[in-house]
Amino acid sequence: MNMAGKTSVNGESNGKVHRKVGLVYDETMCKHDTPHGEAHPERPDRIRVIWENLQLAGVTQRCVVLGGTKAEDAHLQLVHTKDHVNLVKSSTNKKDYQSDRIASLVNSIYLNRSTSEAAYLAAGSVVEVAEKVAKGELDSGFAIVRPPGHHAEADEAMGFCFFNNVAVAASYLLDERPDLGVKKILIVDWDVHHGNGTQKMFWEDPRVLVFSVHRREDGGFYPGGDAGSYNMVGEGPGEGFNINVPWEQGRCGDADYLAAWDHILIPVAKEFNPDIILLSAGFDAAIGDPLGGCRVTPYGYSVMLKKLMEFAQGKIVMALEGGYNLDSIAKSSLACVQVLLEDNPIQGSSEEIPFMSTWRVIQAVRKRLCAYWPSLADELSSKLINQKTPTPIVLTSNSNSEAKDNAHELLDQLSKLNIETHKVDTKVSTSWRSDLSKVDVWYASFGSNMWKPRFLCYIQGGQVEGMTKPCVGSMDKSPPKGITWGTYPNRLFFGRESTNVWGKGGVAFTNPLTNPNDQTHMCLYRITLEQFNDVLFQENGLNVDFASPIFGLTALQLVEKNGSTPLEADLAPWYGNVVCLGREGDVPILTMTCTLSVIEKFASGEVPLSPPAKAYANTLIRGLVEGGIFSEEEAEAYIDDAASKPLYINGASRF
Ligand code: Q9C
Ligand code: ZN
Repeated sequence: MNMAGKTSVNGESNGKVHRKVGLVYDETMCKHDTPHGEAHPERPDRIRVIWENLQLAGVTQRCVVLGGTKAEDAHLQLVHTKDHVNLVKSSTNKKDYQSDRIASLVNSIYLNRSTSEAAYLAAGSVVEVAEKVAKGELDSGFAIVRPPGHHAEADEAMGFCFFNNVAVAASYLLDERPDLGVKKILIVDWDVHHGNGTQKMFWEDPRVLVFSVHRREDGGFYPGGDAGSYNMVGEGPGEGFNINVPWEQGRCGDADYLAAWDHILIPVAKEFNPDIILLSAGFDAAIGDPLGGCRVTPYGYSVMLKKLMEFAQGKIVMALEGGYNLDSIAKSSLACVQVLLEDNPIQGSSEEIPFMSTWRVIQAVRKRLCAYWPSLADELSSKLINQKTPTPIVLTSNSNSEAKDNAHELLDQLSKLNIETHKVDTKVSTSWRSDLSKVDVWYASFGSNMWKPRFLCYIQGGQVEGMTKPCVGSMDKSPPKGITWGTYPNRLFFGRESTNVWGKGGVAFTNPLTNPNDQTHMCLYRITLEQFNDVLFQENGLNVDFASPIFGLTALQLVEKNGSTPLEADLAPWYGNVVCLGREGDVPILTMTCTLSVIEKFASGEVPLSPPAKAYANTLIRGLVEGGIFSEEEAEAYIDDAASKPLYINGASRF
């Protein structure tokens, strides 16, 4: 169903002239989903809640609403290889999207039969809005699209992205529409992750200035590696036209982002003087985002956007990228659309000041880039860097009294949001780690964590043989206080087809239901409940700097009482069930596996059982052998047996 099929042009309402803002929303893009309905943060509701919240706030009637448009292959091929376009296209074929051929090519990606259609719509819709803005039919626009795009590379889908929507639109304007007169494009990427795909696509292109601010943590944060470093400035004719602002840590908020704006992006934008701005608008740096860990408020986004409106006569095309807290993305999107709609002054203040590390990063970026952008050459004053109180943010533009009224309304709304989110944040973020660091648990591992060096990656960070990438480790890096082994009457099995960390092959699960005929050998590590949470975060592919624990004291009480407790499914789609296997003295023994409903899907074949790949199996074998449980042959036989037996649902008692 296409809820937004009609175009309505409302340049005016209540006698006030508004800027003409385009919005694309097409329900068809909600059909891209996990193949078996597994929970995933990049989920259909993301764009639904944004759209519904815009409707609720009454802003959609004041915009030009467009339905989605599918991209043309020729336009996709401006930045993607023909093979890649064909691969995404062919994924509509059911056999194909489940096939190893595609699965082996992917990196943080899932596909179903509607993926291709959604990906074509996402890219095509950004192209459409960009074209209309470039033509002057619209002043600005927001393409509320998914799947996102900025991680997608010429020949690779990754990070939930298939086609690089923004890059396709930029190339379309430059290469296919010289008639529109767009010669210089500024791409601003404020998604919390580095826009690796976009960077590569315009690496040598001086017509496109790519600016990405992202959490990097020395390469430990997705997509990782060196690509997001501030040393990556572009090459050849494109040298100096790629700017990365890589945060050293999570938790960055309005003050940090605005400092990057004021001291890097805005001065450079003045010099570059773009004809149009394409905004890779992920909202996963928003406060409350489960993946990002940062804390930008809707107000912060609105100020960042407002500052960009001073360029290119306000010709801004926003395209949704990431953003996984439904509430945060809905509020942030609304704040942005309100900025696009009304060219009004906004006033406000942030109660925070930038981190020291923020100034360090900003200074490093300025130094690296000042040869290309003279406005970055001056030293920042030490007064600024050592400030102890926030600088009030005051934005001015040509205002009249009516505009001021609107501004007050907007400000009112935004500051309410701001206060609300701040309160939530201080309530949850301050003490959970210290509280949970005082409680010990035994973490019982039955998979690769049985090999101690591999488990220690979750505590101390790093990677061992066979892993495709490093873990960040726990915030508390102290080693386990004890190690022991136990055998439990649960069925070990291997399922799912591939993982981020091990690549192809199934990984270990254990049935939370017990059966006296089953045996799972487990290595137990005595760690704090804080560290246990960090293991859970990492097992589920999340950051460790959540504002709240995924398994707190209440959950611990519950699991001791009931035997198991499911975690929030959106956050923990894989190991989303904590099971209490008993106690050792007064310390509970906990393991993590899938939920019973996923067990049913494994048993029915809806979610596949798959044997482990060699590297993964070897890690388990090493654990069992070095732990003195089995000889190498016995360990191999134990794993082969678990990998080859069918999984039945037993009626035995649940813990
Ligand atoms: N342990 C966007 O926000 N995370 N993509 C993988 C693996 C992938 C985010 C974590 C995050 C991709 C568009
Ligand atoms: Zn992101």
